[in-house]
Amino acid sequence: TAIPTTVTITGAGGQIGYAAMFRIASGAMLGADRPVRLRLLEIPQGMRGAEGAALELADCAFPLLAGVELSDDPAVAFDGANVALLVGSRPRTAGMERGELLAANGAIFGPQGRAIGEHAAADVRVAVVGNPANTNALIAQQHAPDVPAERFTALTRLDHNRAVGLLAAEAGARVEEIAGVAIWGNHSATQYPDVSHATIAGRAALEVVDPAWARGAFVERVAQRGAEIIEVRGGSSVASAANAAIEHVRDWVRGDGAVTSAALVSRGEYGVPEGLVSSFPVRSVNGAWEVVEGLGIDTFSRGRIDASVAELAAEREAVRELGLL
Ligand code: NAX
Repeated sequence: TAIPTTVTITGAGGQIGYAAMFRIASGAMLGADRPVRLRLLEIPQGMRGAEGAALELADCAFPLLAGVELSDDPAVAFDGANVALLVGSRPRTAGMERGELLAANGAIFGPQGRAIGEHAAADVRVAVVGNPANTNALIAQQHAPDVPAERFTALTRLDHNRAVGLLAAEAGARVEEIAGVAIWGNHSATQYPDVSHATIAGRAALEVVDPAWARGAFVERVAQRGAEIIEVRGGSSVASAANAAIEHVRDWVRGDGAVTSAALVSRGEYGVPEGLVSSFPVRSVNGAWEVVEGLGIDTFSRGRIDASVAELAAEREAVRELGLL
């Protein structure tokens, strides 16, 4: 039998962790041929929730699930991790200053990054879900200097999937007919969902839908979709976020070369300053994300990309000033 893949989930006692772990244990992330060992990291207040989820995992008797371990110590939870989903964070709450938000997350993602650098497997792949996801990924990456920078990513797959779903609905097309959608920049309201290079059943998307919609209401709807879900559902996105995290890792590990979106450490592609964790159009080739290069960027797109990247640069500057990098 195959050696189990160790998957560490932080914030495992919370909602997204709960929605993700059963699907991961059933093989939806790594495939039906890959046994999984789950390591659940929580803070003491979240431990009962994680323990309860672990009991339910046992009750599923998943054939692929080789074990479940709980810890509140990052050194233990990341030991031998091949995949790390960093879900637990301190998201912004009403009235919170940016400095407070970044400081609270620096205290989480600095030590977790260091523990990943010291204890994870040599092939570790990290996906940050907890907000502010891009900058949390940057902080973690900077604390793991011996891990190749390209192994630290932040999730923009939920934004990507939202964009694909809304574009398909507008065009009256099937989701599988949509290709080439891209999310640029920060996983925040400044993000730029870009359909300039997208196709719908092989036709240019901008010939199928109204370009004014694609560059107006569509961009705003995708960027505000999280708020829309909160408004309608009375709570933040959970199952769709877990699904996006699973698809991000699935495509990264088993990638088929299809274009999707992920936030990666910039190497200066498309003028994004080096080192920022920015979303790009990407494809996974041989288990590594590659930025899709050579796309034409028109004036509208340039302005939107630059605005979101400027926000990332400002977050990095703030984190530097707080001594968190
Ligand atoms: P919950 O509050 O349900 O769960 C978070 C869990 O993390 C809690 O159980 C908490 O005890 C734990 N936690 C906090 N600090 C920790 C630490 N240092 N180590 C380990 N665990 C820790 O939130 P949930 O709905 O699961 O959302 C989790 C995060 O995902 C939030 O930051 C949220 O903003 C973010 N999201 C990110 C999305 C994305 O696309 N990137 C979309 C959905 C979601 O908003």
